[in-house]
Amino acid sequence: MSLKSIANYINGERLPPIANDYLDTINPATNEKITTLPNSNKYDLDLAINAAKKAIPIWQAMPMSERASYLLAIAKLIKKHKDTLAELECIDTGKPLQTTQSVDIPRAAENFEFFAKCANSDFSKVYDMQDKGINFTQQKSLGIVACISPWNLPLYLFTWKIAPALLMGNCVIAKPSEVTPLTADYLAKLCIEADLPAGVLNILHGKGNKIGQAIIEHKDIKAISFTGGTETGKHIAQSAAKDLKKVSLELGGKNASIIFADCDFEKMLATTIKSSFSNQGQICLCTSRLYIENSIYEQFKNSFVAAAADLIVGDPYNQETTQGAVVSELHYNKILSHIEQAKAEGAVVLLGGEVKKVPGRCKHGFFVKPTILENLKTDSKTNQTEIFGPVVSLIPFNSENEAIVEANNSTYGLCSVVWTQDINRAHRVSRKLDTGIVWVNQWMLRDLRTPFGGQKHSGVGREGGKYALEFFSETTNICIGF
Ligand code: TXE
Repeated sequence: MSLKSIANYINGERLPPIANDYLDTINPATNEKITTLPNSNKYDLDLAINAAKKAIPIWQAMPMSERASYLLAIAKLIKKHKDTLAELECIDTGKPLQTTQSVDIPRAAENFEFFAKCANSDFSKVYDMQDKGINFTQQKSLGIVACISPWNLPLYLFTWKIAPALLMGNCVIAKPSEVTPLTADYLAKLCIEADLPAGVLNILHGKGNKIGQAIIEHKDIKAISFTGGTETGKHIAQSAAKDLKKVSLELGGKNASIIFADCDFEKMLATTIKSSFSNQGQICLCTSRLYIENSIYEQFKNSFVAAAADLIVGDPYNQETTQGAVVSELHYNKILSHIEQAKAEGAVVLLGGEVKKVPGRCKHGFFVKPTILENLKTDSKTNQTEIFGPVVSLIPFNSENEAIVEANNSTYGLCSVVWTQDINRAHRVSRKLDTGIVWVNQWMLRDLRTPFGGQKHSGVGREGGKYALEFFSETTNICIGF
């Protein structure tokens, strides 16, 4: 696929960067350049802010149902162009085409559809003071908001933020990751086709420390919704504090799965393979610390290693491939250095622990074999650091209490998974886990209405359903005295 350069999307038009400065985007499965993207600066941001300011009165005055109809139009176009979008996401991320076809792109359309339906929500609350008066609440848009997203699920996470922000009447400055800009650029084309009013959504491409930094510092931006690394999240929180901007931060994870001997072994095994290695382990929800009850440790270890060895690492275009490339050379080197560190800490490598050479067109690509480690304590560096790759660590435990203490021994607190057939234990354990999400006998079962986000260094705030709608709006209480 040969592609023209990516453009910014400002005031309803696709525009080149003012400084004519460009970056390359690389296909990590082949290590070949795909195209170039704007390395935008604060002057591009000024154009976008001015466009958003002009658009605010029109967009805010529009009935919510009408704004929702634009979301539905965009969802329809994503579905119509799903094959192109799936291919763009595949070449930009290195993940298997069958994953972008079945997960990334359908979910991007679903995000717009889901939030369009939220237009029917019961937003206003009433607090009746009987003979004295009545209170009712009103949700108003914030004005201009920023949506900054990462590279692991590019269009999926980009639209997860943009859709609720637009529904609530905000104008948006959105920045996709510079590592994976292709589908955000295509979304701009679809917004033009959907006749989205100019300036309502503006997409700026470029580096985090340049255009990203300019966005988070801009005085006219009232809220920042961010998904990405914990260090970047902390930096954004500090910067936003100066102007008391609202922040929603969805950051890293080092998620534990607790596997009790009484679990449904076959279901647990198949799901744990997915929770460990889906998207090459590059999902904030992936489980990378597996705690296994001692009595089934050997059985689990042998079955898990055998099942992971059956995963097919290869060309993302092949339909049988389950594991594609990791997202970039930089990230590939980071994962490999974590594996070396694990070995230095005394890890026993049960599977993988090295690169995978994929012949043919992918011979220069960045592939890492699914890697299973044991013999590392919970407080080892490997088990405390987010690797964000196909690397998991097995740790045996003897008692329920020990498993809870070990699982909670992390600076992160995004999600955890509990495997048991004992309903009392399921309740007991899940209430004691310090994570924003607990799955029992499941992983990644998502209802978009539920609160999504983490505790501790995994973030601040919740996305999803009414939580996102509240984040992207201001509440006014109107009290009428009699
Ligand atoms: O993320 P960054 P990176 C984790 C994972 C990964 C690490 C770093 O461990 O190895 O984070 O990944 C923009 N002001 N996750 O470096 O830098 C940036 O351009 C404003 C977990 O790719 O946090 C991009 O659009 N924006 C994660 C976005 O922030 C800035 C998913 C994320 O980039 C900025 C991805 C700044 N100063 C990585 N600096 C998850 N939670 O799912 C960067 N950005």
